[in-house]
Amino acid sequence: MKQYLDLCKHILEYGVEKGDRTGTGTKSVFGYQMRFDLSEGFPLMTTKKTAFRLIVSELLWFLKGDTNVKTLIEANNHIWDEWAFEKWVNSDKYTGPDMSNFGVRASKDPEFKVVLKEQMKLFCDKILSDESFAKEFGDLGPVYGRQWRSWPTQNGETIDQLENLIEGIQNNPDSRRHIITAWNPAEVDDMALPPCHSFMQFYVANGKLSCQLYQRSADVFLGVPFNIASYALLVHLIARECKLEVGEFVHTLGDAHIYSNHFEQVETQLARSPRPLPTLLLNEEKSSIFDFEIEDITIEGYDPHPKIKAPIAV
Ligand code: UFP
Repeated sequence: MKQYLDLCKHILEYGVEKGDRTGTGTKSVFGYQMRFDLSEGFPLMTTKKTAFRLIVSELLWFLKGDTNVKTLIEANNHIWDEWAFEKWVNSDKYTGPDMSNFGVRASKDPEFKVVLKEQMKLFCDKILSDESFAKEFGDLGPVYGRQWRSWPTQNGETIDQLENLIEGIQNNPDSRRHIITAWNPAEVDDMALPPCHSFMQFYVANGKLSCQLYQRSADVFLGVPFNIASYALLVHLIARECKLEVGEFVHTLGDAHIYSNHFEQVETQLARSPRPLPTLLLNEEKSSIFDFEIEDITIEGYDPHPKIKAPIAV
């Protein structure tokens, strides 16, 4: 995907060095836009192997309105573990070895990394085996699933933004109000991570469905490849339900950054040539976005360059 490689080059060339919450340090630009024509293939990174199954299970988790990592861990998806783990190790009930600032420490200290891995494993096992522990420490707070499917109103009711969106696209396609927002100022402080992909708008023209996303904060090496594929999949699922073709995914980034411990990995990726994009296959028998399960969504013709490992900043 040339658009993505251009973004990486742009940040390396024009980015400013900027400190950040995690203490890792980044090169960052503010405001950047990429466009993906979804009829040209499914935008899953070809210059490094990207785990499509994780993207599918996470998106279905959002769509079901779920906010507990238990469901993800059951699907062997560990992308949100660190955020729940952080809440656990900072709680009064945690009595294990000191885990303060675990993200940065693990990237610098191999011995600590082993201890962290052990604690993470214990945490995940307990989430799976102990229901009340999972309820208390598996929940990430009112993150995406909650805001998309049951945004709380002042009078104690909830708004299903996804259902409203689909109804709007079907009944009034020309509307300029096809919006879902995950940024709920009243609840941001209770979330394990304030929404990064915060605000989306859909658009229908010439029988095609497009989507633009505003992403306030973008970890370009680890996060963005997932975000692109996840929103591309979302457009496909909504288009299927609304009997539309897929149009474009427009990805607008706020603080677009490359962490300083990802520079080498980005260079490795930049030295590779993009390959043909794969094709998304959706189970023909399913039409409603609410009925899709993991096994209904597959990818064909995916022949990426090998995976590139990198530490995540928490
Ligand atoms: N991040 C992404 N995409 C996501 C997600 C997180 O790039 O979907 F959930 C990254 C962006 C940033 C960090 O590096 O996670 C969040 O930190 P902050 O809240 O300080 O912006």
